[in-house]
Amino acid sequence: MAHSAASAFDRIVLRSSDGLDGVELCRHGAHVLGWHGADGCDRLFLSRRAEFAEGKPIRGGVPIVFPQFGDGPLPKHGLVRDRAWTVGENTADRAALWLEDSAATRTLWPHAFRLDFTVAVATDTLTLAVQLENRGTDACRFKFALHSYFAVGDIALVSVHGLAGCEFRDELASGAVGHETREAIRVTAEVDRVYVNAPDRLRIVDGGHGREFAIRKGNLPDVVLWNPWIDKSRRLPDFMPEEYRRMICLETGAIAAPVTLAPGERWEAKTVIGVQASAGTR
Ligand code: TA6
Repeated sequence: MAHSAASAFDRIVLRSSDGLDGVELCRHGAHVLGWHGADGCDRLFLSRRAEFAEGKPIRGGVPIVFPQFGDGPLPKHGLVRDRAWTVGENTADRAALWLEDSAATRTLWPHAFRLDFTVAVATDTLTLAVQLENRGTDACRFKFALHSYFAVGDIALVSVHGLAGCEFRDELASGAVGHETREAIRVTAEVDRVYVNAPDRLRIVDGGHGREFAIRKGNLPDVVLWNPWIDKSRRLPDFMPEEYRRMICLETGAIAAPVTLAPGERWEAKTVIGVQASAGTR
């Protein structure tokens, strides 16, 4: 069933086969906006000040970052999170969207490409998969991330597990290299770290909602842990000052080292997010 979402901001709704899980997305940025289960409790964070405007990224959900991560010669976090994608063939529980290069993108990034993104929902599981094809005659180098914003009951009751032993680059200290020693990472200040070659299985304990997220990544070596905390939250125009307490970004990507793709080559990656009730250790 193809969706005729006229406006790039029209909501496309997916339902798991048992009808319990719902996902909302839109063509703008192929942006997953929301995901909830039978209890209606959001699993992804979307700012109440999120802007839905052409040329602007949406604050929350799962922004797609490509071909640049962070600041650089291109717009921050790249070219695709603020453009209208095309909806391909879909079913009730799966949406396929794609974006190709254009004259506008080529002026910024001189490569011909096609990016395919699929979203699939099952009971308590969200699967995000991406495929990039280099349609040019030259190799291209890119970085990529799924910039996932998780909704949490209270950041004070959150812990992140699976990064112990990882090297990280602290973006708040000009990329200074550190080594994570904590099995349970708690957020008590602004954090913006790129964990390099992180394990493919990670966990977020959301004590405020009595649940935990299991994140499983494929062909995405790195993980970003980000929370803007108090001061940065106040500087973000599309973010409420107190919203730092109700979100945490755990992003999966190829960030520390760019990926090189030869002409005609394809690159694939995915992230699967599960959620379950948990009185887990914080
Ligand atoms: O993923 C972390 C990060 O790079 C932070 O530095 C912060 O800027 C965040 O992304 C959000 O970036 P955005 O451009 O969406 O405001």
